[in-house]
Amino acid sequence: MQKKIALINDLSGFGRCSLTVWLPLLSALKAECLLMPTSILSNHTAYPEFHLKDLSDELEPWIDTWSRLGVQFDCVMTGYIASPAQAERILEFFDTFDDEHPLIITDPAMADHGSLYPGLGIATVEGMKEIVKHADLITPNLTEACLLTENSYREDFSRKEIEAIAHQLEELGPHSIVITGIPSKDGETLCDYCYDANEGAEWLESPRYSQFRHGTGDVFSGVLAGLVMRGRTLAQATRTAGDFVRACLEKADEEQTPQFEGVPFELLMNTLTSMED
Ligand code: PXL
Repeated sequence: MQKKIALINDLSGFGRCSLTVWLPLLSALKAECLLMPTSILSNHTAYPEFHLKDLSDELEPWIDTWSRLGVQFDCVMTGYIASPAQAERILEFFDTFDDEHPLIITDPAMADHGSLYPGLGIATVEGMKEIVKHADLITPNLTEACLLTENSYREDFSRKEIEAIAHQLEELGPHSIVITGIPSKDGETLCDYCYDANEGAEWLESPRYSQFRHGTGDVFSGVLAGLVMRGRTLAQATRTAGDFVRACLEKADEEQTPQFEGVPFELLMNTLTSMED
């Protein structure tokens, strides 16, 4: 049966991130997507300027209407939030679920390379932490994992220290955790640490790609969620989502995609649509 997934994230008009990434990727992976935009932006916030309209006040009637219509989903996925008020509305939405709630996946998109995204403050981090407490599966990068656990960000954590951070994240609530973008000691490779309370833990290592590009975290979490819903284990989904991101980064170089425009995943959609069950 086709799976239904509710996507709660911002809609950025330019720069390939959030809903404009999740919707096509999850549709290609054959999920039916229901959208709840938390903000609309002219473009993502890494550009020198952006116009943002916070839709916090629209979320309550949106949720109430879905509730009256009896809309049901297999999975709910949350991403970037622009304000603590959005976290409150999302928590109210979670409150409408009964005990057999949908799988909750949270990509706590709020920071990278040791810094919060422009316009976000500590109150938003606290709001994100409250969302994370309700999630089954989370996909923080190393900076976000540090913010959520109140560890100071460094690039040179040992594997043992990362495993301890994952344990701190598990204590917040989620039973599946993927910490992405962990530099290896020699800086040559990047690792993802994958922990699942039932399936166990795994370190996945891949060559470090020279140029950083925006929106790759959204590509990763979108593909991962689609594959988890298709029954892949967390480690299988992490490996395939990571391979897809690396293929997109190579394509971006080939196409000379401007750095702020993310990755041209549109050119590789066939690898997703043709994936076997
Ligand atoms: O890709 C994460 C992201 C999501 N949404 C907005 C952003 C960013 C990263 O900069 O600015 C609005």
